[in-house]
Parts: sequence; C-alpha cells; structure tokens
Amino acid sequence: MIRDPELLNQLVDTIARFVRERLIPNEARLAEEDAVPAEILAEMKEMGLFGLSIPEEYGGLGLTMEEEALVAMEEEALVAMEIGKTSPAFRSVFGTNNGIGAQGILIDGTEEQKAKYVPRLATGEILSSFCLTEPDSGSDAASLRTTAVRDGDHYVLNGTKRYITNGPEADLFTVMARTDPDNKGAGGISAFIVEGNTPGLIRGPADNKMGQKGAHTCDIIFDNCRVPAENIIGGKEGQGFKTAMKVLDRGRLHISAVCVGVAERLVEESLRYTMERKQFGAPLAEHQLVQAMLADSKTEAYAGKTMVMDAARRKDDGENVSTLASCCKLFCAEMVGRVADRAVQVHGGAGYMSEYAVERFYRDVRLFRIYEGTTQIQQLVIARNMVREAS
Ligand code: COS
Repeated sequence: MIRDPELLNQLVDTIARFVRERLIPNEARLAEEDAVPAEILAEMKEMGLFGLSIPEEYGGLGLTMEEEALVAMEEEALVAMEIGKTSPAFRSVFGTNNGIGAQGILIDGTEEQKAKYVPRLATGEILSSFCLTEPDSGSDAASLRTTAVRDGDHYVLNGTKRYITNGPEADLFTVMARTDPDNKGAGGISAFIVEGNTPGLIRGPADNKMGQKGAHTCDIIFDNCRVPAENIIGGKEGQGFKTAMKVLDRGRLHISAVCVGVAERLVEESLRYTMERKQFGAPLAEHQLVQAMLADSKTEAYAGKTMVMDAARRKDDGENVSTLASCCKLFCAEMVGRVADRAVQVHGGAGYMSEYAVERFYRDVRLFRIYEGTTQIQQLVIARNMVREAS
C-alpha cells in the first residue's frame, strides 16, 4: 500500500542524493576500515533511516511493507546509476533496527516495552540485534539450548548465540531462550529483550566473513546474565518461537527486496560494461551470447520485483504471507546469485578483479541464500504450508 506517492518520491529522492553524495565517496573507506564511518552513521540517524518501518507513534516514518520494499529496492537501483561501488553493509547498520532487531518488540511486545525501546530504535540512538542461531541450532531453530531460568523478578540466561549481525555494536538484543526445560520444542522457548550492557552478556571477537565488509557478526555469550522478568516479550513464556517466526516472515520479504535491488544494480553494471567493451569489432552487448545473459538477468530481476511487490501489498492488506514470503526469499536469493554469476561472466577477466564492483557483489550476495532461513528451509516452509492448507 502506497499512502502518498509524492511523499514517498521525496523520500526516495533524498535517499538517492545521500547515496550519491555521501555513500559512494566513502565506499573505499568502508571496505578498508571494515566499518561504517562515524559521521555517515550520524547522518543516517539524522535522516530517519533507522526508523523507516517503525510506526509514527514511536517516532519512525511508519512505511508500509510495500513502501519499504520499494525503498529497499530503490536504494540499490539508484546506486547502480552512479559510479557503481557500494556495499550492502551501509544498509545493514540501520536495516536491523527497521527489521529483525525491532520487529519482535513491535509485533508481540507489550505497550510498556514498545514505549521504552522503540522510539530510541527509530532514531538510531540504540542499535539492535536478533539472537536466534546457536552453535548447535541453525535451521532447526526450535532445538536451541540457551536457557532462561526464573529467579525472583529476573531470568538468568546461559548459552551462546552465533553469527549475530551487529553483535559487536548492538545496544539491544532480542534473545530467544528456553524457559521450559521439559519442553524441548518450540513451545518451551521465550523471547527476551536484553540490554547490551547487562552484566554476563559477553561479545566474542568479530567474525572474519567472505563478504559484506563493514557489517559485523560475532558470538554473543550469556554467562549467568540476569534479565528483568518484565523484559520477556509480550509478558508471557512460551511465545518466543512464534515471535521469531513472525519476525522472520517480515524479514524474508525485506531481504527479497534487497536481492531485487542488488540484481537491478548488477544488470546496470553488466549493461554499462558490455556496451563499452569491444571484442570482435563490436561492443560485447551486441554479441548474441552476451545478450542472452543480459536478457536472462533482466527478466529474472523483473520477476523477483513483481513477486515482492505482490507479497508486500498482500501483507499490507492483512493477508498471512508466510508462504509467499518464503516463495520470495527462495526465488530472489537464488535469482540474485545467478545474476551475480552472469555479471562476473560478462565482465570476463575484469569480473574477477576487486576494482570492479561485481567481484565484491559476487561474494556479498552469497549470504542471501543462507541467512534468515536457507533456500532449503524456504522450500520446506512452502511445501509444508501447501500440504497443511490442502488437508
Ligand atoms: N508465524 C507464526 N507462527 C508460526 C510460524 C509463523 N511464520 N511458523 C511456525 N509457527 C508456529 C507453529 O504454528 C507452531 O505452533 P503450534 O505449536 O502452536 O502449532 C510452532 O510455531 C512451531 O512450528 P513448527 O512445528 O513448524 O516448527 P519446526 O520446529 O518444525 O520448524 C522451521 C519450523 C524449520 C520453519 C523453523 O525452525 C525455521 O524457520 N528455521 C530456520 C531458522 C532461520 O531462519 N534462521 C535464520 C536465523 S535468523 S538470521
């Protein structure tokens, strides 16, 4: 649902200018320092980027899913028209506050929890993070082992969370932990809001990743970490797994939009390069085998965009889009992988060199097929929902 096209256009224009004038000139620094420069972070906060999808009553811009998807795609697409070197890490720093870091509180939190934390998430005053994955629990999220034992008016958390995005810098964590030791499945899990400075919350060293430099992950270790009982999301035990799944339904749509944006960016990169470079006496873009790759990438990016916009609209209309979100994530994450592969291919030897953006994107997009549920988990969710609905 797009509420006011003119206002949305203004927002997209402002973001485009920011990308052109501030992000692109700082890309080399981002990669070199493996960190978003402090002044860029301050400007992102100033612009309201941390609260794009947070409701207006909590100080955000309150974008609908369709608006958010458009902005998410547009950012990448607009960058594409510029010099052509940027990193999804710029988005990652504020994306979590709009997405998996804040949505657990927004979707299932009590009014008190929302009032206490969400306004500060919307301004970027605090950074957030989502702790589900563990060393022995990834795709099988319901098997998590982190425990939360009630002790008076606190819960005591023990366990390790792994590959936690924004872990090194987050001020606020949504943590899924087992409150019922006798229930080894989803029903034994609760979600907690844990402040980053709570004694017993220990951050491991930053992970050394394949790509997405500037976006950091690490282990988060809970060692007798005492969390006020009032910080259990929604005030009820046993709801945490469902909260996590609802957060991921939304997150999967957002990631799909990002995949489409990156794919459009890569199509632009591929087109520009193949129109400039000549072989056999003509630009590469006029050779039919190259044209086939350009056309396939354009078509697939368009298909992904259409899917994401449809699912986002349905979500805004109140439909349960769990299956469709997984369809989008499955298709778009795989699609951008193919598009990135073709982008390297049409660049030839240049595509293997780090001064060309496609080399970096080739590594960056690999993550889309893994996080927020692997491709195989999306297949499982889709098929299970199909069977459930039919029976
Ligand atoms: N929304 C609301 N509730 C949901 C839900 C959703 N999207 N999906 C599942 N649930 C509920 C189920 O209805 C069920 O509730 P009841 O017990 O009341 O019936 C409960 O949650 C357990 O669901 P289910 O039995 O389907 O759980 P499983 O353990 O079989 O696993 C999968 C479900 C595999 C889909 C889940 O573990 C998953 O998504 N894994 C991937 C995790 C992931 O994405 N990790 C990435 C880390 S975050 S970057």
